[in-house]
Amino acid sequence: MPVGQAILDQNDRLAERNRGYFRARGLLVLNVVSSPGSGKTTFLRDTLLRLKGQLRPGVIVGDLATENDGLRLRESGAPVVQITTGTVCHLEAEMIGRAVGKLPADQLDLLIIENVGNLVCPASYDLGEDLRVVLLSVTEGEDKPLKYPPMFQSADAAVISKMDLAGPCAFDRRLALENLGQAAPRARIFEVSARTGIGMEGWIDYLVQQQRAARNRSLLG
Ligand SMILES: Nc1nc2c(ncn2[C@@H]2O[C@H](COP(=O)(O)OP(=O)(O)OP(=O)(O)O)[C@@H](O)[C@H]2O)c(=O)[nH]1
Ligand SMILES: [Mg+2]
Repeated sequence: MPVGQAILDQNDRLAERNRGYFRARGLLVLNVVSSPGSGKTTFLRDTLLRLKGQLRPGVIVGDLATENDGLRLRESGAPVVQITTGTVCHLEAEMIGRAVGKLPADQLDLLIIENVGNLVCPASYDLGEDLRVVLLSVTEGEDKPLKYPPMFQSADAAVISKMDLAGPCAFDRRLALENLGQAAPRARIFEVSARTGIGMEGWIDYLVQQQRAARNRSLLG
């Protein structure tokens, strides 16, 4: 077996182990992916602030270097574990298994994983998540879903971010939605701005509903 395939198989086994751990606790787990700078941390920080009093979230965030995003997310009051991968361009199931041990998992009902900013490698690594959430910012071009198919094909939700910049960027909304419909056929689409708050309510309602479903699945065993 090629070395690359063996690594992915091993990752899949560890992802299943993570999934069992998460399911047993009724945790809803998100794997949030996008190209660098699409607005993941800004969107997630706002999400955490809006979830106060509704859900109990914890966060794992991955970057090659710096604790910057971990510090920004911690401002919400949620427990956050920062992983620095060095040269690795994605998070792996084994890294998540170790990081989750540093969170008070039994006191959480939502785990948000912010993956390393990269529209290619994270697509191949299952982390044991329930939902894969891909961001596409209005500043990066409407054709990205067509150019990076694996990341979009596997998405359960697609978030068009930085909508406040749609006008100045001459963002072609119709084309972006058409491309997302083609590349991410399963994905529920949200159009948001973490800067102005547009679209955030619908996203929060979706998370609360999904968490309820995860909890019910766990109670049914
Ligand atoms: N105008 C506007 N700017 C935004 C919005 N969201 C994020 N930004 C800006 O976009 C830049 C990148 O945002 P981040 O949240 O760091 O993006 P990221 O995807 O987490 O970046 P990496 O973790 O490095 O991949 C920052 O300068 C943010 O202030 C938004 O909704 N509107
Ligand atoms: Mg970030």
